Amino acid sequence: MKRKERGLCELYAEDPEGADYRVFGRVPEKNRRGFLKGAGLAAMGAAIGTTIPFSRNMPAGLIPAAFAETSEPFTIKGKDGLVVLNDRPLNAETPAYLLDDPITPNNRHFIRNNGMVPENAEAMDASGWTVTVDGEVATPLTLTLDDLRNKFEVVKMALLIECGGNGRAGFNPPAKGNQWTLGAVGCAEWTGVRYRDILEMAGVKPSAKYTGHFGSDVHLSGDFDKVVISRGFPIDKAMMDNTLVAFEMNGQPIPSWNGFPVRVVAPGWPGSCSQKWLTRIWVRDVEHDGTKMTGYSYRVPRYRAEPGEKVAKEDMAIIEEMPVKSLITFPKSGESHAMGSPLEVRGHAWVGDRMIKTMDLSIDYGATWMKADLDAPVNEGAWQNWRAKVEFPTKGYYEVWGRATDDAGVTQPMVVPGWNPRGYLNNSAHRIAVKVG
Ligand SMILES: Nc1nc2c(c(=O)[nH]1)N[C@H]1C(S)=C(S)[C@@H](COP(=O)(O)O)O[C@H]1N2
Ligand SMILES: [Mo]
Repeated sequence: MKRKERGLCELYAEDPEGADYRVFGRVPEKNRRGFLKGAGLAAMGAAIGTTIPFSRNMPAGLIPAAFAETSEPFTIKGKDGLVVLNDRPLNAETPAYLLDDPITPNNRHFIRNNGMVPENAEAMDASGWTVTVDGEVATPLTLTLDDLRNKFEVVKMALLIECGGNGRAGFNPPAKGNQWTLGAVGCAEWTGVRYRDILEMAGVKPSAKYTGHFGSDVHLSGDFDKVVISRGFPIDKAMMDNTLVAFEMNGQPIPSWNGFPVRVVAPGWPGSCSQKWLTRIWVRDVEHDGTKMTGYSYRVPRYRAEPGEKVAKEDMAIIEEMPVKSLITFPKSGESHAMGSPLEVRGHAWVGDRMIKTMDLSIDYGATWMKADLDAPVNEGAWQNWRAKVEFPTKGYYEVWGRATDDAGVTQPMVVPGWNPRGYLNNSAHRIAVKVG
């Protein structure tokens, strides 16, 4: 098995400057490189437990001796229990059993970065931050955070974000990219304004067709002129009630990793539609063609491809709604359960812009299924929580399988669905192991 957690020493040995960034949040700065300062220094000081008087002499990439002796896996500031899949850029998923809360807390929400966190976000400094709205609008806008708070109706909604590549690890032949298993998904409560209200204030023109988003994250090359990612969605998605420009996550400023101070939240669509560190909305009269909108990014073949098949670019279509899916978040896979008492099994289910109709469980490898108790979503765009009391007839090793069915009658497959070149949209049913003794 591939090792996913890495010790501090290993990290520093491989990529010292990157390690500074990952552990202490130091990002490359224009004109000044090689020394720790600002938020990165503050974080390092906090971790050591005191200030560092000669910090100006401390070379970047020097593992502080205070930590050099530990073999603890490095932890991500503000996150708890996440599994790191890649550390440059930082990508980390949440094990299924840590997604048990009905609303995902900030310390458990996954992180998917294509580049590096911008320095002002790292410092949680929103002063001077603006979001520009231009393109196919009557009145281009430049909105400050105060404008967002004061000039629009502020709404609060639980909204699901799932990475388009969640489940990629299941594809064979393997697809390049983060090998997400199950946990590139979360449903936090977001506070912000409706995307639609912003478009209406700007006076969106009839020619408007698509949105294009820009954020201020830094390209891995360190080149500030390179766009890390710039995606968007059709105007109809922008006009939905639950598409937000958000500035709080679970009642707190959005964590730096998750897009401080302002981001798009477009629930039910690939997470890449939810631009973090948002600085600009460009309303387009054509399908947006920004970085990672074209080619093979966030696209799947229009037809069923054979595993490993080379698919022509023109046969690739943009992913819109995410497919029907569910997770078993309790118990943790592999736990033991005492014979005799029923076991409460629970989790969440979701699908694109629609609803889940039923959630079924099997303990006999799919021969028979029982219905779980399924809640309505707390609002459209949230996942639906479910639970069931499961009884086991004898001692032994069981698997609990869970599969959701949406309101169009579409059910999760038990096997890995349609292979595609970049490994998107694996919505196969989740299974856990339970030892009954
Ligand atoms: N600016 C910017 N926005 C971004 C990304 C990014 O790399 N840069 N990653 C996207 C992708 S691919 C996903 S899945 C979600 C992840 O959101 P999270 O990190 O808050 O979980 O953010 C999206 N927004
Ligand atoms: Mo993603």
